Amino acid sequence: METNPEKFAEHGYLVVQSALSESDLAPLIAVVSEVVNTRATALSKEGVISDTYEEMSFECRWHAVLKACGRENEVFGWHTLVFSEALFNLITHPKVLDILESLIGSDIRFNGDFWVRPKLPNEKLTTLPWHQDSAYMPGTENDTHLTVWLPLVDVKLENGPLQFLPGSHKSGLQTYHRVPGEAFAVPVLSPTSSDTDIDTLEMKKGDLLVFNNLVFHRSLVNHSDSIRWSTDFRFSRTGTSLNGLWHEAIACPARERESRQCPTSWQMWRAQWEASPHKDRFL
Ligand SMILES: O=C(O)CCC(=O)C(=O)O
Repeated sequence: METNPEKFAEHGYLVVQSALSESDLAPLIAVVSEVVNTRATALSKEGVISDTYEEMSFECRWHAVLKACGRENEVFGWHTLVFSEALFNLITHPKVLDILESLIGSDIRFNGDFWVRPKLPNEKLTTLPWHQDSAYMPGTENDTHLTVWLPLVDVKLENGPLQFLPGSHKSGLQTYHRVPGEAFAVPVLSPTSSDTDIDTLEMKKGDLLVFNNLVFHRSLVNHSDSIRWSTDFRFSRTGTSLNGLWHEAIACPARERESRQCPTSWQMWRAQWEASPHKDRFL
């Protein structure tokens, strides 16, 4: 897979088109669909909903369930719910690791942070303001930490794309503060003075976005009537301090010099998870 390390260094992010195939993404989508099915079935058995919306598409079903039971404020990313071999296989997929290797070399650690995000229709609480990831990962600003972000459905202007400020990582971590009405800390100074600075990323399912921990980005409102599902996970070079981040206990080597294989197996990672305090900490 051809990448463009120069463009990545210049912009702080890179989209690799058609990096993954339908069949690479299908196992994780099956896990998400199964979670939806299990939760819908349980709600139906409890008498909370009268229909499990089984016939609905991947994009629409979970929203229909949430609407039916009045829980449209359940806006959180999914973590424990999607912990699975399928997720592990995607995080450590050779195509993903090849792209990362072209950007940061072959000693790559998955740093334990992963999410599947149901970005709900017309829900501001599933947006994120302009931010740099290091603003929410204390002590990481002096190292490179990469987020891999994968849409599980096509992302267009209307269903809540990500926006980036190319090159904004070069000024380092800015100062943040809490503002009433914002769920997340926001930069004290606006990172952009003009809309022309902004790059809006429409992406196809199968495209891969990778960005660093200092580039400014935000996530817009989903104005469509279906969920904009995505997954993201984070990496750093082996040996980089994770500074006690909450997911440190489930970090693991993903690629080592001269090895094309992931040195951690699903069984090893599952054992690490079982021994960690993560279970039940998040949805
Ligand atoms: O998935 C999204 O909508 C936002 C993701 C994001 O901003 C991040 O992972 O830092």
